[in-house]
Amino acid sequence: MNKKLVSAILCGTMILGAVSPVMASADGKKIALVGKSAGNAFFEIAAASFKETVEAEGGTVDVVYPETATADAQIKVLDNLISQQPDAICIAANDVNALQAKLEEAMDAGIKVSSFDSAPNKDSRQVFVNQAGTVAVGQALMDAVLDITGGEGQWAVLSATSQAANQNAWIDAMKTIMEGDEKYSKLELVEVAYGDDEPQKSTDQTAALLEKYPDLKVICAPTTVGIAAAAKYLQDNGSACKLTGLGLPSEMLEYTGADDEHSCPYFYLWDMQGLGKLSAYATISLVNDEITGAMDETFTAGDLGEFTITEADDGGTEIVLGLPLQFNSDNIEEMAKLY
Ligand code: RAM
Repeated sequence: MNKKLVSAILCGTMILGAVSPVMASADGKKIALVGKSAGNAFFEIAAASFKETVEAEGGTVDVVYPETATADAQIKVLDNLISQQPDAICIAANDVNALQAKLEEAMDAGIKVSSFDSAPNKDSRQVFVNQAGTVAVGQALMDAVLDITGGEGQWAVLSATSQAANQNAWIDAMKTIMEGDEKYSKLELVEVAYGDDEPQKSTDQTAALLEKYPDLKVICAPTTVGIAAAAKYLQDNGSACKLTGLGLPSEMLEYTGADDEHSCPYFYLWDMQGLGKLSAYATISLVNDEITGAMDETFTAGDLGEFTITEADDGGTEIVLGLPLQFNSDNIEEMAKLY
């Protein structure tokens, strides 16, 4: 290209840039964010960051929680939302398959559907924001169980609800990893118990596990509600059974340490503010038709940078935020200030 042409194009671009109005990317858009259940700090933290991100881009967010952590209660929420016709719904699913008809109805009505944290099946969503790859979470947890048991003995899972899409995916990943490598062969998974993401039920289930299995070495709770309840119970009772799983540093501060005084040597989670932010940008990009949720599409998530849509384990698509992060006595105090 000759120099005159280049400077003419540059000049034109600059003039256009100067006169075109500066629009935030979510101007006037209405987005609904649906969590798994009310009263769970995990969703409150993610929702705050989601809301802040969308509002900074000029849109509004309605954060809605179902009455219980069930698919039926989420279907009621979705019915109500569909009648309000928001631009998008971003949901953490309480069941893999049970929301399909409702979410398809939403998409048929022109509402964009994204999901975060807990994915409904591939036909129920356009894209899933996965906080840390499903296998990566399963691997981190399985290796923690191996390490904390000392390589052998009984362990149990304390999960959320029996239908929870994300917990079940992590538990399946753990089982596959455990069965696929000789180094886990001396570990015995005795039970998967369900505390339904309710503190009292999670405490009761912890007590029941200890009673049933006096030699239990480790409980792995891949739920922030379950791990916090189990941490308190084990520590208050001076139990020899240790704990790991997925938790919020702010809720695990007093229980984390590699000594006898603490019930949890270390546990994992991910960047919670990043999860809210990435989910917000993915949803805004769907609303603006910058992405459709197809594999290999890319978009920019503000200061988090550029992300590429990849294939998820269930055959749908996902956007992975990053790797699971470990919290232990070295970093828990700092991280507890953040989430
Ligand atoms: C609970 C919820 C949530 C899960 C975290 C780890 O807060 O079940 O879905 O991602 O734990």
